[in-house]
Amino acid sequence: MLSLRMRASLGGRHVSGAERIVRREELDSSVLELLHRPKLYDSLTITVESLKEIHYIEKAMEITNLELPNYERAREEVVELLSYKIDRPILRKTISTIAKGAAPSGGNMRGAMLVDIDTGQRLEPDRERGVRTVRVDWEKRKEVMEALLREGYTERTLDALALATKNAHCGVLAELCWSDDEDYLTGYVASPELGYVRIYPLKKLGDPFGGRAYFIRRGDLQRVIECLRERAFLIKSL
Ligand code: PML
Repeated sequence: MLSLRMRASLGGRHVSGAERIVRREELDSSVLELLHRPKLYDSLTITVESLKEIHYIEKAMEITNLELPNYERAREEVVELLSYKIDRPILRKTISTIAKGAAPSGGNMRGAMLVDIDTGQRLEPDRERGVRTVRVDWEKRKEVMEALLREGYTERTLDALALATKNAHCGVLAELCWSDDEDYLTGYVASPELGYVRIYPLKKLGDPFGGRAYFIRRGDLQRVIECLRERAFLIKSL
């Protein structure tokens, strides 16, 4: 199996990224698909790596949906949902860090921040870049995508659900995410106990800030980072 990763930038700014895990016979068509994905870029890189070992996950997290009247109420709902395992002040602090741009430079982080579930301290070694979950895909990506689109979900759901499912298998105890895309207001919380809970709206239309926070145990830090970056997972079904 091969891991394919594409990233594109425009004027030095990241504009698009995607990842696939495919069989050799799917390589050509997958490279073309990734090549045509970003509309506008001045630099695009596709990395192909062969994977020695693949881990299979039988089933993705269960999806549920919540709709709240506004983003303030939705963020309070995040606190309530996760308060069964994380202290409320830690959750509120994490929400406000994502909301104002979690990178020290004041922007969004490309990867996730890692938050100590017991103290709320940030643990990621590089606060500008964070930690990215890579090497995860659906065994039958097209089939799963069609099923999700039929139910009114989006390709972002497809990718975010795969990431959240892998994260839980790597020891992430809970996760919070909303997009940095100004028009995409649905975010989610995920945990092994709650599954993948989509929440609308987690931000205001036109708000450029977003990101991911992974809550972990401090003692698991190295093992979790290694798993998120290195272990390859294919998810078998929804
Ligand atoms: C969903 O639609 O299920 C939520 C997806 C969040 C995506 C975050 C992102 O793409 O930045």
